[in-house]
Parts: sequence; C-alpha cells; structure tokens
Amino acid sequence: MLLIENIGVLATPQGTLATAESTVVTLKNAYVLCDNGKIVEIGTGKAPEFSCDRLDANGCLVTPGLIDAHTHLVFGGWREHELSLKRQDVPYLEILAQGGGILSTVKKTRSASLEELSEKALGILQEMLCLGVTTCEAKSGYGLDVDTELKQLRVTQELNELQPIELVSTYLGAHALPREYKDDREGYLALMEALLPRIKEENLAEFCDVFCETGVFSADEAERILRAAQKHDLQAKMHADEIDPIGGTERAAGLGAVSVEHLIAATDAGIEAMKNSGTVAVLLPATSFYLDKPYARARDMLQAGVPVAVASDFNPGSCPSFNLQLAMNLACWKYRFTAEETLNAVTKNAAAALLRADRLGTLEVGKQADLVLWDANNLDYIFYRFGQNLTKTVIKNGKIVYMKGL
Ligand code: IZC
Ligand code: ZN
Repeated sequence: MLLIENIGVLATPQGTLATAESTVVTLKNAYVLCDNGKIVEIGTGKAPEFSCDRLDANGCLVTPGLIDAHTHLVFGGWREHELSLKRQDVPYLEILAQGGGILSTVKKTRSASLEELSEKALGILQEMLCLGVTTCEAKSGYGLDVDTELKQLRVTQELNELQPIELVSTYLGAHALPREYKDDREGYLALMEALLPRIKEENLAEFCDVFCETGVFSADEAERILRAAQKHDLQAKMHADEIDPIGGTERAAGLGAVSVEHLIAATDAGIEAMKNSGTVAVLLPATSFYLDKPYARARDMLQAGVPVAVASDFNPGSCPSFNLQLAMNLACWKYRFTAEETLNAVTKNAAAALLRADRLGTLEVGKQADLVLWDANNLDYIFYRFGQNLTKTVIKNGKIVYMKGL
C-alpha cells in the first residue's frame, strides 16, 4: 500500500469514455491511497492513519500518468542528414520519393539486431518515464519485410516486460512501399496482409495502422489492409490527412477505426465522419512544428464533438522528440487548448485511443494507480513553463518508478 498525502491540487478527468468536453475535477489538499496497483481511496483533508508507505507530495500538483498514444518507438539510426534538405524546403514526401525518409530508417532498422533495437528503445523509454509518461503506443513500420516487422514487434513485446511504461503495440506494415516492391504494390499489400494471422497468434500487436497519404497508400489500399486486420481481430488506426486530405479519414471512420491520427489537413467531411463514428482524433502538434506545417483544426474538432487526444509522434523523421510535455505546451498555444482540454487529451482521451480508458487515464477509485507529481502547484503552471521537464515523481501501478534527483 502507498499513500500519497499532502497533495496541493489533484487534477483529473473522469469516466471511461473519450469526450470532446473536458471536465477536469480538481481536489485541493487531497490524498490518494493505492493498493495492489490500483487506486482504492481518494479523499481531502488530513489522510487517515493507514499503516503503509507514505509519500509526501508537499502541496504539489498531481495528475494521471501521461499517455503517449502515437509513437514510432523502435527504429535503427536517426535522420539528422535530412535537416539540411528540410532547411532548403524539400518537402517530406519528396525526400521519401527519393528513397530517403522512412526508407532510410528502414535500411538502418533492417540491419540492426533485435538487441540493438531493444537497447536503444529502452534508453528512450527511460527518458520518457522521467517526463511523466506511464503508457506508450509503439508502431512497427520500419521493417517493410516479414522478418524486420516481426523483429520490431518483438522488441516492443519484450520491452513491455523490462521496464515500467506499459507499451501498446501497433502493426504498421503499410508505412511505405519498400524499394523492392516498387513495381508490385499488390504483392507488397498481400505480403503485409499475410502477416496478420501470425501477429495475432503471437500476440505481437493489438492495433493495425496504415499511412494513407499521397504517394504512399491510397484510401482504397488503406481500407483494404484495415478490413483484413479487423478480420484477424486487430483494431484499426490510420495515419490520415498529415499532408493531403485524400479521403482516409472518412474511410477509417466508416470502418469503425478507434482513432485517426495527424489530421493536419482534415476537411469538414472528415471531421463530420469522425464525429459520427466516435473515432478519437489523435493530434500531433510537435510534428506540425517540426515540419513547419499548419496546426490541425483541433478546436473545430472539439466543437463538432470529436474527442481529441494529443501525442508526441516520436519518430526519427518528422518528430525526433519524445517530449510529450512539449506537445502539451504546443497544444495549449497552437490549438488554443485550455489546460483542462490538454490534460484530457493526454490522459483520458489518449487512454481511449488505446482502448484502455476503462483502466487508465483518470484518477478514480478502481483505476490503475498511474500518477505524476509535478514541480508545480496548479495545472496552468505546467502549460506556462515550456521547455523543461516539470515532472517530480512518477508512480506506475502503485509503485514509485521515478523521483527527480535520485
Ligand atoms: O519516419 O517519417 N509520418 N510516418 C508518417 C512518419 C511520419 C515517420 C517517419
Ligand atoms: Zn506516425
């Protein structure tokens, strides 16, 4: 048992459903009692004399653990050589069409061993934990062949057991067309489809995602892969409208996708379709920043009743930062989100985008005890002080897993 006492402000969304409204409950002078990895009591005033471990929050802000619902965690190499191309305004899709971009990471990921990939991703997860992230989605998609896709997914599966952050695995075989299939799209799609039963059998992923974009995969191709995935009991996600609105969002919503991600170029029709299907919009403001692109129409989405999650999009190309706090700051400033809207987007709605809102994303009795203690006395403060890590202590499953300075 662990008692977190003397909490200045406890701020949390409530419930188990993704919502466009962001009602955040705040309790002053609160305590939280955790047992067996779960929250068993929340109260205000002086904490009762439980006989258990005690953690003095010293009057600070406490929120649910942060959930990063969109990352490309496992990959070989980096892509700093693309920086000068970006500086010359060479578009992201042109770098990819020339065999760079995703395809350059594919080369490095294929040649790395499982151990090398695992060690690198483990280091990244350790840093994410210090930033307050307690759950993180991880996509494959840098193999684009059977062995390397499986290798990436196995790294994620192994890392889930090796460190405190809960990992949620997504199969993204349709991330790009590999060079060797450049004249055989059908062959590649069939190959990636054929992997689905194996992934399910070995429990290597819960979700399937497709990069639906000009010059990558069309809406028809994306729909085909996701329908096949659903037949094998994998839930659908889609990268859509990152650069061009080619109809992916509408298709994803039509097939009941759990989330559509990016949405920088989302149309009114796309927003309407997400609203009707209850799909979570996973927005990635640090990618807009890094690609120097417009910011998604986040406020229009909320207004239309679409629940919005905010994630890092950590990857070696379009967002080489895994700092979810930075994405939160950008959401506040560039989406004009309130502190409450942003908190909702990185906790409860992010949990819903990973089908875990019954268990994660809020601080309520019965939920998993994943919490962040902040170097802050109120919620606004963490959105106001951008650019540094304001996490003080992180608790995962009722256990202290990070303490600043220790
Ligand atoms: O490596 O460029 N957008 N996939 C779709 C990415 C960005 C990751 C990358
Ligand atoms: Zn992505």
